[in-house]
Amino acid sequence: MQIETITTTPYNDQNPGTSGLRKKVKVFQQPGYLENFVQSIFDSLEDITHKTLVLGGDGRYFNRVAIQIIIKMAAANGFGELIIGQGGLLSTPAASNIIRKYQAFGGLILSASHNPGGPDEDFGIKYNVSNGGPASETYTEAFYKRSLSITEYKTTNIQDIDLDSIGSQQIGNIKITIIDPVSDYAELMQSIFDFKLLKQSISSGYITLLFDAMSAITGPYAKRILVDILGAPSESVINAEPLEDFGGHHPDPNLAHAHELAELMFSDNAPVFGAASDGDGDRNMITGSNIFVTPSDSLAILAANAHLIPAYSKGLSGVARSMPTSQAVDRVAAKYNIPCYETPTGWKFFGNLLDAGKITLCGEESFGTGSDHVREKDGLWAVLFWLNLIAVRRQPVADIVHDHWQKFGRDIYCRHDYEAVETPIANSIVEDLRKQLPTLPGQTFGEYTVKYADEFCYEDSIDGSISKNQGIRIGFENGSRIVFRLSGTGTVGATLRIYIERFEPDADKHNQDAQIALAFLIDLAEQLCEVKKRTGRTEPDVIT
Ligand code: VG1
Ligand code: CO
Repeated sequence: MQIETITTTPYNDQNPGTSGLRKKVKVFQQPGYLENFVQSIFDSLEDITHKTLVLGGDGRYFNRVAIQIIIKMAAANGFGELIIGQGGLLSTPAASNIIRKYQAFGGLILSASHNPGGPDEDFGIKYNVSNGGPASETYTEAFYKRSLSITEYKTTNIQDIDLDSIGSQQIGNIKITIIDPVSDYAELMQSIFDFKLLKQSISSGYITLLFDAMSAITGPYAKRILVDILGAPSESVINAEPLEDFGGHHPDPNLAHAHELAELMFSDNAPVFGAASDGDGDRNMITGSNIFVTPSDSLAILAANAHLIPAYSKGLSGVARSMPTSQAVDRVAAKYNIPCYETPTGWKFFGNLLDAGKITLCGEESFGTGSDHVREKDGLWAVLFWLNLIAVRRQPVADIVHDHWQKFGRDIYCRHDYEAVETPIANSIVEDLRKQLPTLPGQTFGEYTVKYADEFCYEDSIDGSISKNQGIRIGFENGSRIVFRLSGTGTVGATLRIYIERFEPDADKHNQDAQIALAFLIDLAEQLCEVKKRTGRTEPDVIT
């Protein structure tokens, strides 16, 4: 094995966002682009000599090419072992589990998550540390800084590795192991949930289900767990083959993109339970016959019922939610007298709290829920959690949700996304909102009096790090909120997200459409930010 040092010139746009570096495939295909970023990561880490690196991705276009490039670079940079998912595949939660289980030094996960794939679409890369979770901002800032001054990267002249044959081989100083991407994960799930009960509930026909893998990574995981192990009919998993372009769709689990599932779930033939996951398998959408469960409600319901699940039967040490996620889970924490933390958007902020044992469950409004079993959000875990709940409570999804609202009240919630807004317009919207903040407290709009208006700044209670500018929040005396923030995962222009919530304690008013129930606040949000006026748009691109 001969190590080659290649001269390169820096790119100035390799600043990781909410979840790794995401760009168009064409950007990643520029000479040295991927190599520069990977070398910048390797250069920024502590000593990597003889260490183990986990490698896998969601199977999107460019995955296999990127993996071969990274194998050669990892070998040249002195890693001792690479653990790679067969076919170059690993879901994000499975990669997190592999890093933890095999005590790897870290992992590179290749994915742009719910963004579309294909030659003209998106690719992404993210580094996870030894706890299995996304690298903190301290690391990602170091990667970016290094990428601005990089002058060379290291690679080797070894042949491409056969990614499809399971087994180990030694090449020079590096051992390369190809593993089954699913089996460790399936084992982990069996250690958390009551698989015996789930099997009975499925075979007896009490639970019927449909899982939409959206032609992305969760297909093989769902087939193995739901069909092979739990005995669900094979038609229960649709779009199960991971495709490089996700069949031309957005692998984004919401009612707009998982429309095949959505149509069935709101028809007379709906199964008891329906769910979907995203490109890299960390998100989940939960539905039941004729009901969609918002991710914020799902988090609260999981927290309120966790004691019914074997792994959480002793209760939760605490819970956390990202700042724009609704306050539904806060009510559960208050009732159970456990701590509830509010973190910035992005899973990396939960890592320290999970490692310190301060929280057991956490989640985000963006279809992400997870626990201390890994350090990523986990789509299929959430699906199994819900199935386990339905099996124990012997109640349909709608009843579980309505019972929850009855007990805790309903946090009516929605998010409006304006995608691919011209960056200067998006920046001016945020600037102008910022300017209004000091004048808002005390002002009254209809029934809503502003209690506070600020920009969310987070201080990590474990390592003391501070993250500023994490979203603009306007909170009202009655607990309602409007939150504005710019996305950190898009690849075209800027995406403005507007998050709106209002608490409804009255059970007679729980069955309202969120858009109608929140109409006043939705209008007020427009009055404050003028996104429609400034972009000439009439509606958001996506409503969740
Ligand atoms: C979005 C979500 C955020 C999530 C992130 C990564 O980020 O809002 O909650 O953690 O995606 O999820 P942003 O910055 O675009 O709002 V995934 O499944 O794309 O890795
Ligand atoms: Co994802």
